[in-house]
Amino acid sequence: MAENVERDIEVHWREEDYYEPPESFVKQANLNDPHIYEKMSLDNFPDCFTGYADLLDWFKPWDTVLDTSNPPFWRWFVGGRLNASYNCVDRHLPQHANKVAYYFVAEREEDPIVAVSYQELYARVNEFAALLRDYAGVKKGDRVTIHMPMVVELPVAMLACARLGAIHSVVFGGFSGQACADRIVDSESSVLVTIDGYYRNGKWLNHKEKADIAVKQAESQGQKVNHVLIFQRDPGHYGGSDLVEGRDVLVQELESKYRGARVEPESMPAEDPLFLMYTSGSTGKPKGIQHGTGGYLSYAAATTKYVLDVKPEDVYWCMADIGWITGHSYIVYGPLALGATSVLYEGGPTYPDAGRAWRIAERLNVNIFHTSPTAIRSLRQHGDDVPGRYNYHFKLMATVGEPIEPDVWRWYYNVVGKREAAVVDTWWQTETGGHLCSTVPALKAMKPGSAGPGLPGIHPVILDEEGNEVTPGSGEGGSICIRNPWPGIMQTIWKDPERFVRTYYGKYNKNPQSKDWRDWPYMAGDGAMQSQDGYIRILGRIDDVINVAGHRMGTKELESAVLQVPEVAEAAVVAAHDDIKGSIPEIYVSLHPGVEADDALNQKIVDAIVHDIGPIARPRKVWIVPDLPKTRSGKIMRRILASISDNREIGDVTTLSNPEVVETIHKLVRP
Ligand code: 6R9
Repeated sequence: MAENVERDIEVHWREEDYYEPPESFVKQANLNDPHIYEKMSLDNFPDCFTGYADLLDWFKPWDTVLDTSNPPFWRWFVGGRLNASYNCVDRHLPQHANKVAYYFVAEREEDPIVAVSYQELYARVNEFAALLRDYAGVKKGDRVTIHMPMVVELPVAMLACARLGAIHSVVFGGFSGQACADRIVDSESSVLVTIDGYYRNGKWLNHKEKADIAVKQAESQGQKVNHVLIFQRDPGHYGGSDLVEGRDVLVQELESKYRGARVEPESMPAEDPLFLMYTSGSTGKPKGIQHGTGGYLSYAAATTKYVLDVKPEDVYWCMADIGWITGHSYIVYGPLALGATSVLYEGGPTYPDAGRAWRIAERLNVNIFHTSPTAIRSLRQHGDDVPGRYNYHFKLMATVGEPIEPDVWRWYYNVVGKREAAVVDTWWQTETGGHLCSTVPALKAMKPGSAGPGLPGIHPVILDEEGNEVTPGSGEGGSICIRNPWPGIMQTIWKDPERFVRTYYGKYNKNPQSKDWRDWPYMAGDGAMQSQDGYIRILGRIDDVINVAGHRMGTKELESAVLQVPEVAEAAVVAAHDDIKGSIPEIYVSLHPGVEADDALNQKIVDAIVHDIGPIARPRKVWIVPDLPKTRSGKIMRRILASISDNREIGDVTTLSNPEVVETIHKLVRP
């Protein structure tokens, strides 16, 4: 088992206390049927999920709930037809045209908050869909790459693609031009949607220059980008790099042409792809996780309703970025499918000070709040008295993205939530479309540090190396798998179905010929422990993926960036402990013979990472060492390096081919 899991198992497994959800919450909750777990047991699988699809409007009802004839390519709601943009926008108009879909809160506090109604969203989505179709030539099935920060134009662009039946691939705004290029190439997008720039931590960032790099790099890899469509952050003002004639166009300049345009939503088969979202795996190449329309949207809507307890009268704020799966499911598709009112915030959580989030919550009467352990840890650093100064009241708070330490959980509950809110710790992944393990807030007590049991209809199991079930309550860890398919599960990896089967189903499927879904447990790639009560505690990744501030990155992606520096011979990336971000990369490199280490080289290595991936991957430290510790078969022992970075016991090194180097590295890092 991977090093981080072993490390956590060593730490004594301590049962935490339970916290009951507030009675006021339970009374009003969307899901308070105590029989829901039986109703969604495996005996009722897969029909138990039809209630999720019933949350949507279908142009044509499905004939088959789940087609399992070609494992593990599960097909949900087959025969049904729908459109995601219609479900997120049009269908709300008869009753709720003037309801606020998004409150856009700019980072600059003096800027007015912009309320975008469902009617206004409808107009903008239609106009941009018309522009995509008639100006950029986007058709059903085409891929469109969208590289944008947190502005309303981002969901507008996504929904415009969905309206046409085009497949969007949103690239996190903080990613570099190079990272954007890789995604353009893999998805074969000939249209890039971007913005001139945006505000972050008080600074104007020129974002359009990343598009220039992305297009150039993509073209050098054989993918031509015909159109770069550029929104403007501040209407009437352009703050980006020079426009390239014939390729770049300002959306605003075309607007008058498309004003009032209407585009019929395409009637899409339930199983047609809705989007791609690239995520890190254990190789250097990010994988394009493909999600379908009917299953994904049903699952995003249902979990928003039942886990986040979003109701028509609530004001809901998820502080994640739409460029990650959390934003796709829980800022865009889930809340909009339910006709909810959400906050969309441009800036950083503590800008200009640690009271900012609570001022927004007070001002807009936010009553559901959703964030990550990293944000909570950084807010906690600013002291216990800040949230109390503001008059807001949350009924529910969610956390996602990384394990939350029980201490941090309690701070979230006591200080941020003022002991008034139910807390859900939601464990899931880009691949899973929506939540898998969490408490149903009105039905299960909360337990700090544990995500909770599988949600209704989700049946997790923890397996050991041989595929045997680890007994709940045994204190043993293992690899968390889900026994059954569910509607939000990814369809495949874009253009790489073999990698899909191998990565998620290869290890625990004993019979590749089997047509029985029971033989195909989904392997998440996380280590976990289950206690007697069925609650699951996630320990961290068991593959070569590291989680920095809730952002997934592959150690191999970072290493291959470093290896581009000509002086570097070998590189190993480890996830070192960090009090705020959970973990942070440290890089160990050895150099080619004759090369001298100096500060400039150090900087070159850091720059290579920021260039290839973005500032989120910036390492805390680059250690230039004479050699990397290796096994006799030549494998780099990252575990040993991680122990040195974290100042932990190194353990046995006698099986290494070069044990002496461990001592040298240790002296260098911890003199
Ligand atoms: C939604 C999202 C997925 C990985 C996942 C796990 C970690 C997510 C967690 C959590 C502990 C939680 N993770 N939620 N670990 N507790 N509540 O984050 O998707 O970016 O694909 O990352 O994040 O390691 O495997 P994604």
